Amino acid sequence: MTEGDLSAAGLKVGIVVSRFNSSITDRLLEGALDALLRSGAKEGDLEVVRVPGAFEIPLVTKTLAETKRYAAIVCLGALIRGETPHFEHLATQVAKGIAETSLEWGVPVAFGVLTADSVDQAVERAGGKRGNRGAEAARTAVEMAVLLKKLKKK
Ligand code: INI
Repeated sequence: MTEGDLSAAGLKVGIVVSRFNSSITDRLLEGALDALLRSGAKEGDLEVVRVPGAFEIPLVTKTLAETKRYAAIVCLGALIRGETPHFEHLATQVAKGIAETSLEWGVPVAFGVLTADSVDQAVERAGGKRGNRGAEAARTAVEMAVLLKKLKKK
């Protein structure tokens, strides 16, 4: 049996975070950074890149993946249904772009983009009563980075 673990020591991690709905995405970022540092990552190994909105996340994720510098990339954003008539379209494109980048470049990319019906629902998932999706995405990124390293060494 092979599986990853949550030791981020020595891992370089890229974090792409959108500014749209920044009161939410700032909390996702806080959660992600906290989880990474608690897992042993060094601050200098974490590269935070801010983009205007969730739609811009895939391109920047791909640009980071292409450098081959990062063991994993964490994507953070907040799409809120009530605020955009093209919510479904945006959510689909962002998820698709992120997944494609991960497969194309063989880099674990964690999806920490909230898709919520309301601001309240997003707040609950950004450090509220339903946890912090940014922290969860960061832990997934670490586990997957460690897992891929192990699989490649076999
Ligand atoms: N971007 C988000 O990250 N969340 C949203 O809820 C949102 N809404 O509501 O429209 C949003 N729109 C901006 C979009 O991501 C792009 O930045 C914009 O279309 C320019 O490409």
